[in-house]
This record gives sequence, structure tokens and C-alpha cells, in this order.
Amino acid sequence: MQVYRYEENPLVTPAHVRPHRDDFEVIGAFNAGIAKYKDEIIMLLRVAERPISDDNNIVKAPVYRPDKNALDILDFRLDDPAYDFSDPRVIRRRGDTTGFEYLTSLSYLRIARSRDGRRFVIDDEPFIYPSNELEIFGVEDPRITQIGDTYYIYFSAASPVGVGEALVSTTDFKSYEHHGMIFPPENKDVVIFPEKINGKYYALHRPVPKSKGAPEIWMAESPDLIHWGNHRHLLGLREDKWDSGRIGAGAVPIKTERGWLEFYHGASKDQRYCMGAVLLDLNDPTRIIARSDAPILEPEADYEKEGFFGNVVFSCGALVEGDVVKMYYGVSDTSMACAELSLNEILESLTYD
Ligand code: MAN
Repeated sequence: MQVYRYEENPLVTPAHVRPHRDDFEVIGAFNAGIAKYKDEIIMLLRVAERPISDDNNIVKAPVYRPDKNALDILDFRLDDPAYDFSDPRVIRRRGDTTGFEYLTSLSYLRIARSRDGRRFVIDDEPFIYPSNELEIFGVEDPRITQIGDTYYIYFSAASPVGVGEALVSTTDFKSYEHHGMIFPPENKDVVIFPEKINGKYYALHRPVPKSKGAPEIWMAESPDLIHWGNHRHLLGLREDKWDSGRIGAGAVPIKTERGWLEFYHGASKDQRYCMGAVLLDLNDPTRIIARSDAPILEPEADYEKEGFFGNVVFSCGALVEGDVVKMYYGVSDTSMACAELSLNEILESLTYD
């Protein structure tokens, strides 16, 4: 697979983003949703900020309080035996290996704009900030589906009762309407198809079943984008491959002659995140036509291997012009990058059933 990484990569880094408060620092500007709006390319960044700590023994956890419309900042001592701080993203109760008590940063969504897709200017203010009880730990990893003149933006909403997926819509990227949670916890990595198929909307989503099952990709349908049903399991993990640990949909599906092309992320059991592809039937997207054996993009460049949480390439949006796929992707939970790939080469590389 030929991958052309932009010379300007990483395109947006935390250093480019001014924190929204003076006592905070930006540690991530990554996993952005992508849209074309008028003559601009919009990158809706997940900006992760944390309170500046002047004591190395203290980890701070920011929590949004909707009743006060303000943040609370909780302090944890690194030597507190009740907690495990080994994953820099989260604060865990000791002994808990998968869940978390608090996040070490608070994420919100902020717009970066570009004409050429390479040089981005970042808005001064957040666009979507946590606003209710289900978002008090932050909003993360947005995807954007344009349907007509409306842009549907959906993202993980994190809170003590779980991480689910919330939906908002906008027509101008200035104001938006909040439609509440569309997939309850635990669910992430939703992508909504850009048009109705046989009279229904479709979405991919990623529940995390507990007593049985694994973090895998499901399909749902809806008459109105708000109410989702007829859930079906679509795509599973593959033992001993790059996508053996967890998978989730990435970019909004691309309509091609051969089918809907979906870029999804797969993590190995040791948390190395790559991007691969799956091809779905145009008229029945619950039918899988082909899938990547090997990743189409994997952490290779320094900025993909090193950072806040290294060895991660994670795309939430791509643009297509003719045969050129411009895949925008978060790197190492830190910054944003873009790579161009050939649509045809991707389609040819898949393994067909
Ligand atoms: C995981 C990671 C984090 C994220 C939390 C909550 O730990 O994806 O980046 O903040 O889940 O969603």
C-alpha cells in the first residue's frame, strides 16, 4: 500500500491550541471529525486539556458540573494505594484492569479550518463543550455526517454512568441543536451513513458487552437518526491479527462502485492501533463483501509511534477526490495528521469472500 504522509505532519499539535483557561494546558488535539463546509475543510478537533499541576505527586481530574456550569478539579496523590495511575489517560481503582474512576483530562470539541487541507487555523473558543450530566468527564472522538445542508455531529459522551454516544446537528458550525444520547453505554465509534438505504438510515456502532462478547462493530437502522433499532452484529475481532483486541468504525462510509467502503480502527491486545477497511454491500450494508487482511495505515512515523499514548493511528474522517483518499487521523492521542492513499489500491488490496 502506497501511503503519502503530508510533509507538514503533524498538521495540528497541542502547541497550536490555546487552552480555554489560563490554569489549563492542552495535551491533545486529535481524533478530529472532518467535513467540507462552503470552501473550507473543517477539522473538529478533540481537544484534551488538563489542569496544570505544580506538584509532581499530584494528578488532577477535571469534572464538569452542569448545575454550576463550572469545572471541579479533584486531586489524587500518586502514592495513594487505592488507585492505579499506570495508564496516563485514566485514574483506575487498583485491581480494575479495564474500567476507570476518572479521566486525567477533559475533552471538548473545537473547530480548525483550512482551505488547502494542510494548513489549519484554530477557532479561539470551544465549539461543543460538555453541557449535561452525561458529559461531565468530556466529549470525545467526533464524526460528522452531512445530509443535505445539515451536519450531524456525534461523539462519545463520558460520565460516571458510562460512555455513550450523543448527537448534535448544525447547519453553520456556529450554533447547534443537541439531540441527546443516541447509543447508551457502553458504546463508542458510531458512524452514520451519508444517505438513506432502502428508506432507512444506517449506523455502525461499537458496544462493549460485558458477560459475553467483545468490543466489535454492530449495525443499526433508524427512521429519523434519533431512534435506532434492529441491531445486528457486523464485524468481529480476528485472533492473531492486528485487529485482535478491539475494533470500531472510523470515517463516514464512502460510496464506491463496489460497495460502501468503511475505514475502521483495530487495536491489537497490546493496544497498537491501526486502520483497515471493510467493504459493505451498497443495497444491504449488513452484508460484508471484503475486508483488509493487513492494515492500510499503521503507526510508522515518529509522531505516530510516540506521544501521550503512542502507537496509535485513529481516523474519524476522510475526504475523497477522484481516486485520492485523504485520510485525516489522530496520532498517539496527541496530534492530527493526514495521509493520501489510492481508493483503487485500497479496494484491490481487500480480501473478497
Ligand atoms: C479510553 C480512551 C480515552 C478516553 C476514555 C473515555 O480510556 O479512549 O482516551 O478518554 O476511554 O472514553
